[in-house]
Amino acid sequence: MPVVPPEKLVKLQQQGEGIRNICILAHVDHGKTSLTDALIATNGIISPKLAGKIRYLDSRPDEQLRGITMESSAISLYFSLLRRNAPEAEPERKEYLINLIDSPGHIDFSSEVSTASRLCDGAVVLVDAVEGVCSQTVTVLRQTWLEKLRPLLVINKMDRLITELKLSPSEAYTHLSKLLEQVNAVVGSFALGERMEDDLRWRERIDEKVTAAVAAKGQHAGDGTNGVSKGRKASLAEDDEGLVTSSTPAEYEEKEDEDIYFEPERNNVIFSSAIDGWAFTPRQFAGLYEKKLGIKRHVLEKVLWGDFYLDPKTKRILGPKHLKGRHLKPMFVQLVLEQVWAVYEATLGGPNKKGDPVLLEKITKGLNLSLPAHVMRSKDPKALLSAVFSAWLPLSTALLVSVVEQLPNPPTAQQARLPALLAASPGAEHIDAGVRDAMTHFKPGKGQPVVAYVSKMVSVPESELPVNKRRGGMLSADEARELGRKKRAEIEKAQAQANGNADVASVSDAFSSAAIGDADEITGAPEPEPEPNEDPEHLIGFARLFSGTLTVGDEVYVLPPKYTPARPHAHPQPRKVKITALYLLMGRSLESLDSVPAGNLVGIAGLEGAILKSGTICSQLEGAPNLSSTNAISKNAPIVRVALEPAFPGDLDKMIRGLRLLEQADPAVLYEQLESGEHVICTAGELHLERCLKDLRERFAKCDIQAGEAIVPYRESIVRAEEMNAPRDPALGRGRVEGVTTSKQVTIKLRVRPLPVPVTEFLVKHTGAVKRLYSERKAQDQERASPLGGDGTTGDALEDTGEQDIDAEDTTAEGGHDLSLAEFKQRLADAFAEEKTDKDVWKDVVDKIAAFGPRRVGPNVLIDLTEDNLCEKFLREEHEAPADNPNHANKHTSTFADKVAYAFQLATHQGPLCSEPLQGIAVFLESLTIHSSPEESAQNIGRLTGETIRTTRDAIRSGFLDWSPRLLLALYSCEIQASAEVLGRVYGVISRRGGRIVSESLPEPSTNFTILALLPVAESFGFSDEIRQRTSGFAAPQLVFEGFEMLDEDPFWVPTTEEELEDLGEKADRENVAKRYVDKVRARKGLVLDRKVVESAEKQKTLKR
Ligand SMILES: Nc1nc2c(ncn2[C@@H]2O[C@H](COP(=O)(O)OP(=O)(O)OP(=O)(O)O)[C@@H](O)[C@H]2O)c(=O)[nH]1
Ligand SMILES: [Mg+2]
Repeated sequence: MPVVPPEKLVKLQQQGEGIRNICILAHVDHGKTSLTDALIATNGIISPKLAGKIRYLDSRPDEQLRGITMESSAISLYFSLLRRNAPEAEPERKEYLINLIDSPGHIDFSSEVSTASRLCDGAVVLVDAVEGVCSQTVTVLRQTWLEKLRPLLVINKMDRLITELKLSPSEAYTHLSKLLEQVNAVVGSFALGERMEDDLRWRERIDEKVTAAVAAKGQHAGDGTNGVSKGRKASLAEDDEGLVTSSTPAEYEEKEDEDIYFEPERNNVIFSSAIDGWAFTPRQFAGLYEKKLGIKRHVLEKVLWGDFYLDPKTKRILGPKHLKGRHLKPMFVQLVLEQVWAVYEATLGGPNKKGDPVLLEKITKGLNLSLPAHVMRSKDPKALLSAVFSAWLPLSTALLVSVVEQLPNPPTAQQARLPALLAASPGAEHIDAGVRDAMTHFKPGKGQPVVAYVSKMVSVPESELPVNKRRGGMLSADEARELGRKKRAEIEKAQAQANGNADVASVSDAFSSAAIGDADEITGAPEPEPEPNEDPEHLIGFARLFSGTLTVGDEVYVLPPKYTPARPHAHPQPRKVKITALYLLMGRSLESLDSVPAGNLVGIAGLEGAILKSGTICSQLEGAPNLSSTNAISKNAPIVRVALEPAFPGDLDKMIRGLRLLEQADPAVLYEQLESGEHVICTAGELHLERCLKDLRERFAKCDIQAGEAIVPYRESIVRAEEMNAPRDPALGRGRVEGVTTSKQVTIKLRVRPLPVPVTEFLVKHTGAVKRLYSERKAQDQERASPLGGDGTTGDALEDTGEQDIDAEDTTAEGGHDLSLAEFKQRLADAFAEEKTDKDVWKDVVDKIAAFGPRRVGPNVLIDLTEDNLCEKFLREEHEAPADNPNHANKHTSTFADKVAYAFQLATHQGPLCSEPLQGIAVFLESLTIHSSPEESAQNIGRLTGETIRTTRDAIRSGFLDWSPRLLLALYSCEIQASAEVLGRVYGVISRRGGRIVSESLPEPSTNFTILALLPVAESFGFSDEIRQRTSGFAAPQLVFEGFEMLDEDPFWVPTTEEELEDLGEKADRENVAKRYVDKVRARKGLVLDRKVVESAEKQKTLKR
């Protein structure tokens, strides 16, 4: 098949109606990349024989070796179709441009799915016919729902039902019906959720109206006598009911939800086997049987799936009621599945699994297929199977026809999708009407406003850019062979290096016939001494154009993710950049473009440095929309943190440069430099980390880098425990500390207590709300503050850095963004009210909260009990803003109260156990006394500030240690699909690593168990690999960060009573797990360890002798 020249694709970019932008989504390993192979083969990019085996879009060697996609990649494909406009008309050739994004299914890379889906108009969701709906299937379905993408369902790996499960066609039909029900149940639950929300909103609106009406009428009634007013109210109550019922039909519209479900009769379900290269929809079979049965095609289409039967005598279609006790097979079994099963029987079945030539001949004759003679003689039954199917039910036809017919083109999709998307974007009411119109009504013309969304930055080596490559799509045979040879060598090298035993022979063969390929980017082993600038990386924005035409040389504004059209000039000011090049994305290779109209996916050069990870591009600044995604599905916040250092200290700069590049090129990576000077990257999981390190070593930093042991986060907390020591100072009570600064000028009295559990839980869950309330308050304060307000003390400078931390953090993962201040306060008060002991302590504290911490948003609170309310109230309404000129003396102490608040941030940021953040602590500030005059302290303000902060921090720490301290472990929730045979081994691994099973289920129609477990992050390294090894690859875990859980053991506990000593011996042989973790973290951080380095020296001496 000849390669489609890029010029043809470029021409098609101009016709919006013929474009389809789709992404392929599924759980890991359900066959996305194999399926796209079949589509790529139709454009002559790979040989059809290899489709489904080569996984062309997995172009990284590590993707090939592991068989896992790690990056989403896009490719543009040409497809043409002969179509009749009317039944009698001459068929007309219609041409289409399919822009396709293959996404990764592994949970570590789920952020790539969110970025891909925002660019597309439709989605192809795959489900493995045997495994059924898995965790990521639900996630991607939710993503299509939230992004309002029109989905198609592909039930892939149908061959497994035949060859592995050995189901009969009837059994397979039952299995498939159940699977479909399962998928539809998931979609239905989203619809239900939305409907309930609508319903609630509608009810609220009605309630509001009723109250308003009551109030209005009540006012009228106020003029009259009481009696009259009562009478009116009574009648209003009736009215009231009447209002609700009578307005129901008018106001509340039931949404049509028919078209959200997957139904084969509606042609949005495709049955396929990517590996054997076939797929079909009932519509195709309807075409096949139309003449044979004499039933109209559109009728057949509707009855091929479902409870419909064919009367063998009359050739009429019967519903289930008309069976009259006869045992007929559903039409889908008889007319569809049995035919497919027969091909398998004819090629792979038969007496000795070598096929059944007689049956095969019958089939090929019956279907009027002509297979080349050499194929018919072939000894390889698989080749025969593929040949029959590629002549009969080629995968690409079923899929591409469905895509073209069922999924919307950009004009239609934008009209349907963009109004809601724009309405949900920040500052929506300030979006320019012209821009809004050009986007929703798809105006690709030259003078129209240009709006594009860049979902991620892709890094491409310089040698890969089209300017440095020979132009033209086709390679000569020699070049292709040479490229193939090179690739083969490289992959083998990489494989030898990885020491894996995956079968890559087929892969390297496959690449040898790849026609468009990419040259040098696959570097097996790094060269011994690579030159730093030998092949620098370029960052290219992966974007979708929504309106206008973008041309090389255009100058456009780059809007950062926090931009809002309400304040277009707010800091940071959007930058204006010049587009230096545009590219058509063809997997790993790029083709230069001069300009590109709306509705297309495009690679944009010139954004390097202007966009960190994602952003919006617009030709105007005022009234530009911010399209940054708010519907990110990736709950998987970066959790695996590792400190890196170069193997040769001289390479440090290279490494830092590389880390910065990596952070830009990967949406899920965070890079930070700790105060200790360590360079730390946070990644979404172990596999992700591995990929990042490989990229760093080979592409971004080009130097050898060593990764330290993963840094696992912990939290520190306190509880009231039975075996606690007596309070340090019985006169003050437990947790109460009186701190005096060294100069004796400031005295602080405070008390530390554990927060009630419901409160801590509420705060952990609603970090998003606290964050938002905090930034709103900050904005208010800034507006109020006079320009001369700042007092420029060290404390303030320090505080600023704390604020940056908050801003820099990704907020998508946190809940509670939409809680209003009043709601938040109410629910927090409810949480406090749940605490039954010490009711007095927690009464009315919500109004006294001065701060949350650490980083001002954490789950610890500072409560101001001072007489003059020295600290500012945190949860205050706007009108409650403090007066600007409190009296002089008070202001003087208030300054110090600020320092106390800052010390609270410090103390909660680094706890006394092992310098990890605290969780669930309340600090009551009881009094703050200054023993010097304002003038005196003004003179020594620097010293006093330092002293106050230090004293307060130490006081909080010793208050903390007066209770029984606890360590909280980070936990993963872990989902594993495993067959009954390997279940025992999976349980073994989980329990040995200190995990526990939460549930085990066997969801129909899958034959695999789904196990849900909790596993400490600290014990999770190597877990996936171990599970895979122990189960010979039959179980693959998906780990998601779940939260922190308390380890109920005091790390300082030592046996003291006689009984305990007797039980455990002096050394407490039972290991204190909490202490082990604490010591490990302390050792890593270089903190003092109270450990005897030499124990029983005498014994060691004898040992030596
Ligand atoms: N039996 C069978 N195996 C298939 C089929 N399609 C894909 N596979 C196999 O399933 C495995 C995963 O295929 P991929 O195409 O890499 O799956 P993927 O969905 O792209 O995986 P990720 O991108 O890593 O999420 C490979 O070993 C394929 O050979 C199919 O139709 N039948
Ligand atoms: Mg894949």
